[in-house]
Formats: sequence, C-alpha cells, structure tokens
Amino acid sequence: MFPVSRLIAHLDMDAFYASVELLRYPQLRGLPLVIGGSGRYRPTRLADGTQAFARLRDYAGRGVITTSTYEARALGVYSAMGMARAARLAPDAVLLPCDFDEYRRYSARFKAAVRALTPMVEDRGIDEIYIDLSDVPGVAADGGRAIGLALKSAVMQATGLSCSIGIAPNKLLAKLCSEFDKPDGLTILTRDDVPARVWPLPAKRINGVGPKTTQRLAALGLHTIGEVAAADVGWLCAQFGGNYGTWLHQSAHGVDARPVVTVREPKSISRETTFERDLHVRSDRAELGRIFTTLCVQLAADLDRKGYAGRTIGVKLRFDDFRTVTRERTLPTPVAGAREIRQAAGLCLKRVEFNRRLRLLGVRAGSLVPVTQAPPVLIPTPCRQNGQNSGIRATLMTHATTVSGRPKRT
Ligand code: TTP
Ligand code: MG
Ligand code: MG
Repeated sequence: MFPVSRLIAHLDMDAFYASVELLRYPQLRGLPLVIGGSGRYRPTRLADGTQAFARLRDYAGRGVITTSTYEARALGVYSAMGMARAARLAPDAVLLPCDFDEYRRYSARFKAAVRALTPMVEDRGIDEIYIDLSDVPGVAADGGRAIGLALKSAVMQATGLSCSIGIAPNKLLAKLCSEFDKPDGLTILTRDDVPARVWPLPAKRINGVGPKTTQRLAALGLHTIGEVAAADVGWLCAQFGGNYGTWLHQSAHGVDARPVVTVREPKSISRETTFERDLHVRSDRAELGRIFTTLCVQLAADLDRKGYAGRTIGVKLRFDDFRTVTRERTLPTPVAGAREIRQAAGLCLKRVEFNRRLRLLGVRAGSLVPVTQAPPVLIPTPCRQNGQNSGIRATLMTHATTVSGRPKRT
C-alpha cells in the first residue's frame, strides 16, 4: 500500500492555449484575448509589417470559447461560453483560432521539463499532470515548497509559460488546491487545512461531482463541501447508492487513496470536428468527403505518433437536432493507416440513416494494440533462371506491422 503520508502535486498550466499564443504575439499581452472559433480569424499581415487581429465583435457563426486570458475572464468571458454571448460581454477582446499542434508541442515540452526533475508523473491531459513527490529527498521538511518552486521555474525555463501547482496528501486535494492561487500559484494544503480551506467551497469543486450531482445535492440542502462532510454517510449512501455515497463522504473529508499512475495506455484515440454550418450528406457530399479523409489522415498520424493500431474503427455523427449516433466495426487485424481507417469508417457510415443535416463528424480507433514498426530490410533472394540474367537480386521486404501485446485496460 501507500506510505503513511504521501505528497502529491497537481500542476496545471495557466490559461494554457492563450498563453502559448502570447508567446508568438507578445504585443497582445495585457489585453483580453480569447481562443476559439474557426480558422478564418487568423491574424493578417499589413503592408507596414504589423499584424491585424480579429476582435470578438467581428465573429460571425457559432462556436464556443476554448479558453481566455485572465484579462478576458475579468470581463466574464470563460471556456465553453458561446461566442455570441462572449462578444456581447467583451466586443473588443482579441480573437485567435486554435492551433492544437502548437499546444501539443508546448504540452510535451512542459511535461519533459517536469519529468527531468521528478519522474513519477501521471499525464492528465494537455495542460495538467499529477506528480508523486513522496520520494523526493528532503520533501517532508518543507511540505514540498522547494520542489514546487523548482518545478515552476523548470516549466518557465522550458516553455516561457507559468503554471500553478497544488501540493497535498492526495490527488483530490492537490487538484483542488492547484486552483487556489491561479495564475502562477503554489499552494500547499495539509489534511489539517481541510476544514478551514476546503469545507467552505461549493460541492461542485470536488473533481467528480458533476452538474447533475451538484443539483441533487442542492435539492437535499447540501451546497458546500463542508455540508456534504457533515452529512451522515449512511444517509448519503441511501440517497446516492453505496459506492457513490461512500465516495462523496470520503472526498468531502479530503480522503483519496488513488495512486499516481505513471503509465497509462489509451483505450481509444479519436478525431472529430464540428462543422461551421450543418452539412447535407448529398448536397455537401464533396466537402463531407474531404473532411472525412482529413479526420482519417489525422487519426492515422495520431496512432503513428503514439505507436498504436486499432482493432476497432468507429464513427461518430451528430445531427442538427443534436442526436448523436456511433457505429463501430471490429477488424480481423489492427489497422493504423489512413486508407484502412477510411475504408473501415466508410463501412460504418453505410450503417447510418441520414435523414437530417450533420453538425459533427468523428472517427475513432479503439481496442488499441501497441505496434513496433520494423524498418524495411534488404534480403538477397535468388532470381528465377530465365537464361538471361541469373543470379542474386535484392528484394525489398517491408515488415508488416507487428503487434507486441495488448494494452492494459485502465
Ligand atoms: P484548463 O486548464 O481548464 O484551462 P486554462 O489552462 O485555459 O486556464 P486555467 O489557468 O484556469 O487553468 O484547460 C486547459 C486547456 O484546455 C485550455 O487552455 C483550453 C482547453 N479547454 C477546452 O478546449 N475546452 C474547455 O472547456 C476547457 C475548460 C479547456
Ligand atoms: Mg490550465
Ligand atoms: Mg487543465
């Protein structure tokens, strides 16, 4: 089991996508900036060499804010807010489209910088990680402050970006307190701090309490984490079922035994896109075909980069009434190439009834198996004797993708 007392850090990058954009457009620092919307709103270069940026008020079409700088948040503009509403709140905010490839590069960079200092890292997505600091020498003496500061400065040095870190006895509390002092924060929370610093917070701040549970808790008169903590565990179990009731009780008391998992095999890898306008399967056939191919090519590149092949290929569609359907095929051998993915996904699409316009299309590879791609080798093979050019010729043999095992189910 775990050592008696663990020390876990949760590190989360500050306004991540927006901060990466500010590295290439430093002239926008200090201004309200939002990321999201379509690629049409890329900056344009003017004759005098300066760049012109779109403003939120210029935005036409649908879409949501992906993230915003703290200056934009001060105007009430947050992640997941509709563009139209955001434009009313902050018409002058600068608007930039997402550049996921760039964000992935910076994600890899900050994670590498952390791993170089502390190897026990659990990847939790593009801009956050957990780190088990329990075995860092001297960490018990200052509760993790020195290593926390060292991690922040390593991330800054590797990326030019700030992050916020929470250090606590477990993942639940670490995740909670990494937000206490955002941006550029470092918060250390001990078990003794739970009543004063955690109990006054709204129950939804517990990672795992979603909007539905929040509503049900509120209907039962429980609004803060402290109120959940004070509730009788048997009563919570009667309301929410044994597993969830117990989990709620423990979480509200700041108890969480989950380990930091340093290797995590993905269950599936997928790509999807929401269209700028709803597309019709017949009148927009060419455009849909192009989008479909691009998704398959991107998915193949993701699989290649991560070293997997998929035994199942599936599609996801969302219609203009928000109905979502998925179809999946299991293949005789795992595939990783764009052509094979497109073929299998195409067969999935044949099983869908298209009677409405489409707003989203996605392609997914599941039942992943790690692959090791052997390089092509030249092996000598004897030529057929035909009386003219006998002898040895080289035959290019491309090794098939070899499957080296099944991923762990997580
Ligand atoms: P977050 O860490 O939730 O947000 P953030 O880094 O932008 O801001 P904070 O300082 O509060 O941590 O998410 C990381 C990135 O993930 C974010 O920059 C953009 C993306 N994202 C979405 O695409 N959709 C969302 O709804 C959210 C919340 C984030
Ligand atoms: Mg973040
Ligand atoms: Mg995050």
